[in-house]
Amino acid sequence: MSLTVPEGYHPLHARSVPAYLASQSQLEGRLGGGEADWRVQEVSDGNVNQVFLVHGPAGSVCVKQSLPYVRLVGESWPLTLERIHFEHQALLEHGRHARGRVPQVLHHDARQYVLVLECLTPHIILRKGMTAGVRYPRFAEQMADYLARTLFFSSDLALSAEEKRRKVAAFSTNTAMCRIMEDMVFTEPYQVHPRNRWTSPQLDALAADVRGDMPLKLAASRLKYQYLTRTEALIHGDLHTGSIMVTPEDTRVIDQEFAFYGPMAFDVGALLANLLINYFSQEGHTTEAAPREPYQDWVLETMETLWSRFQARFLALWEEHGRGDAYPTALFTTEAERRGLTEERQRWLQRLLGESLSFAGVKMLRRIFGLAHNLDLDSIEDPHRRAACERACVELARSLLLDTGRFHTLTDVTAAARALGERAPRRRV
Ligand code: SR1
Ligand code: MG
Repeated sequence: MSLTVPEGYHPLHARSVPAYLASQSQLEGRLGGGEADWRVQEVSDGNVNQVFLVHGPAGSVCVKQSLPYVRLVGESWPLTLERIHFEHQALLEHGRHARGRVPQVLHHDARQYVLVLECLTPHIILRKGMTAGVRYPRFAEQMADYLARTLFFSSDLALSAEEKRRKVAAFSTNTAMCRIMEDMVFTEPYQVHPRNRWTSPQLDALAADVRGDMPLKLAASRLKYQYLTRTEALIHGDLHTGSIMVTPEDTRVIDQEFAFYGPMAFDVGALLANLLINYFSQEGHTTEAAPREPYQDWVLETMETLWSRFQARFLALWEEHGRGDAYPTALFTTEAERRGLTEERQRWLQRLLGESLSFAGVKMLRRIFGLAHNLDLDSIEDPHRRAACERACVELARSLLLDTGRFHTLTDVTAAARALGERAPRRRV
């Protein structure tokens, strides 16, 4: 793939953003004043796109633009521009299902591959807050609701077959972004690949073990098959803690450029994986003066609440709005049939939990052995300390992938995490 771009497309720079916004008259009122009064702050924090915050006397906006390459790597890794359109479509659809949980879209420019979004303030990236040990009391309940609503309402449980197939088709060409996940999540960590990196030399032997672990590679490939084939719901597609912005009162989901119709468990698993990574990373941030054990307890409690609220919310939505083509209501009319359907729903959620935990396993491994790592672990300066946290993470990830029958409830997972955390060598500073 080359870097050729459509005629008329211009990448924005901090200098050119005010003039661009001034040409969009509907945005002027939001910022107040004129072009000369607007302060531009580049905040490109994710791996893929460029992002600017623009502050005017009356308010702020967020400007996001696709570049013809992966921002983290540069022009040597070309990437199609269309991702911003999928992000736009997903923001609209998820915004309809989970009102208030995604930023409001103010403007979409199909020619410049730009989205102008509500500027979330005073929100910060959840991963940054969690790395600093900040608690978010409403996060679990709000994310449970977001996940239940976005996944349920875009699935065959809520939609007619015709509508669902139309929607699947509309997202089916987000192929460049799916390719990134196919390679980086399910393939590269299990092979020698120039993009891979890990804490070296501490984890050299472990990385080689992973590459030589046949059952692990089969488990990852089974999940890749699900990712490739299962068009279950409109998923966010990259639901880690860097794709969530928070305040103690509010939770918003951002960065929908990887959205497509895929397995629900990919989203649920991504979130659980990133919470587990944060849990294990806390051992690397703890000090005598500010021990992180109480925070670790909060992370695990948050995971348990997230799953139990998600399950309850999803079941309630199914009961109330289950008018899609799957499980036709006409088949379940007697009391015994309705009871049977209720039991089937419980089994369905149990299956989703099992699959989510498996996806969590691959999501944890990729953040330790692949290209894109997490601040939670990467900000631990001492490589020995970091490697100890990463080892514990890898051990749980392996169990989630290979010993799935051991985990019937989320509490089984948090207990395993706690046991591993307690076994890891403690170093205080
Ligand atoms: C090229 S780096 C891409 C990675 O960062 C994103 O957050 C996704 O997780 C993706 O795999
Ligand atoms: Mg992102």
